[in-house]
Amino acid sequence: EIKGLIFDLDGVIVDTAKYHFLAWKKLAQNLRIPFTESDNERLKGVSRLRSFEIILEIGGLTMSEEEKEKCCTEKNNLYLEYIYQLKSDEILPGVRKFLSDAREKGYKIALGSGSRNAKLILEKLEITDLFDVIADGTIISQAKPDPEIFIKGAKLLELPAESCIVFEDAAAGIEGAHAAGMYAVGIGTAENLPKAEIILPGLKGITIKDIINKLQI
Ligand code: B16
Ligand code: MG
Repeated sequence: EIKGLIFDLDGVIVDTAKYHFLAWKKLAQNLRIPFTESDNERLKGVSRLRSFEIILEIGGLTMSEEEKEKCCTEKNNLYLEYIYQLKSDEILPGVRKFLSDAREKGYKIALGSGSRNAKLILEKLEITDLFDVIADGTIISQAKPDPEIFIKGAKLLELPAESCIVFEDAAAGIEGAHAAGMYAVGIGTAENLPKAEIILPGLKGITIKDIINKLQI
């Protein structure tokens, strides 16, 4: 029986990918690395450091670990300038309703985001109180596709993996959910997320009941 729902943040609850892109683009420009929106697709669900390593690969550059760390901090400062401006109406369509409906029905809700800025983003969207627990980038040592974030989320919810459904927009996240032994609902397209049990373009007009029915569990 499903009792817990674990939500990715970027791409499921809010479109922060565009802000990540703007911040990475500024950093890449400083390093004279060409960086496009289609390159940015490769960074979805990927950790900050790994994202930067992909950008360095695109530019054919190498750096010491220390320099990489410095650039990642610089990128995060650029990113935070956008996040400080984030408005509560930037929450993706249907998300607030989906979450409050699921809570009313007794489901436990966790965040399962690789972002170290997750708590700030939830505050900005004014939805912190819709979550029972928060598993974010500050409590993990392995980024998705590693299942660590989802395993920790379920642990915080005090639920076994098989009682949880993960909502994810990144292939790495779907992979992580499955490795954790959980169901995965993909937010996106079948093309991008072929392994998800269910694929939805978004949560607008959807209820948890629809999802449970579709999963036939
Ligand atoms: P930060 P998610 C991920 O969040 C993003 O999809 C990814 O693009 C980002 O690099 C990663 O968080 C780390 O975020 O730099 O804010 O710590 O999709 O797991 O919610
Ligand atoms: Mg995501």
